[in-house]
Amino acid sequence: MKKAGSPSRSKKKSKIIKTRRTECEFVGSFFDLKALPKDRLPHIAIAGRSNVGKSSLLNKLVGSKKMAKVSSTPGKTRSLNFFKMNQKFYIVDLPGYGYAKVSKKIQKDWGKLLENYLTDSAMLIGLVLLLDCRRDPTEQDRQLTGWLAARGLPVLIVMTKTDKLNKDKINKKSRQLQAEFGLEVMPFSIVSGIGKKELLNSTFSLVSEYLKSK
Ligand SMILES: Nc1nc2c(ncn2[C@@H]2O[C@H](COP(=O)(O)OP(=O)(O)OP(=O)(O)O)[C@@H](O)[C@H]2O)c(=O)[nH]1
Ligand SMILES: [Mg+2]
Repeated sequence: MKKAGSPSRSKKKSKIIKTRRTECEFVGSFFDLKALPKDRLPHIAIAGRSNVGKSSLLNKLVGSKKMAKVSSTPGKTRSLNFFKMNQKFYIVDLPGYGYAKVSKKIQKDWGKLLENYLTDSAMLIGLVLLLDCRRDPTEQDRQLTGWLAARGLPVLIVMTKTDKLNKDKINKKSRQLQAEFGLEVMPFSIVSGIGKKELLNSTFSLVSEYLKSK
């Protein structure tokens, strides 16, 4: 059993993945908001239903298949996982919601952790909400965007697994989501690589704007 709040991989030698545009270091898995990094670097969170592709997207962004844990078993990410990017900001891989086979008690605990983080964290500057291109958004997806809107923080919708549908269906889904949420929608796929460059650009811009505004 892991001690609440302590980074779970802290004793292992830290792994840093460097590509031309990104340097990424896993910092820790957190179960308690009081234990989050205190260095005042801004956070961009990645959220979405269990199995939507959050950890895979992060791996694609940083050019490593092993940075964040990916599994065919939903419910893999149970904590707030912090990845330091270019020594400038954190990408936070959040626990997925809506996986029916996880007990009600655990779902409630994850939900509370997510809500507390998204509504309270002082260093959060934006959210990337992942939606599977083959599914309809759920009440929980809408609730998350509401929490960010209440704080005046930006949300970018990323439509995942777009390699699974043809172009017409992707365009139709994109228009549908744009109309429903009134937010920018970006197609993404770890298979075709679509969206990687655009998403990196969006996250870097958000961080630059934040740093300029300080
Ligand atoms: N075809 C395809 N499969 C994908 C894509 N992105 C993710 N997957 C697959 O979807 C499954 C779930 O991916 P994860 O990245 O673990 O999803 P997650 O959202 O982090 O899941 P939790 O940690 O359970 O919340 C894995 O089998 C991935 O290989 C994609 O763009 N295309
Ligand atoms: Mg995950």
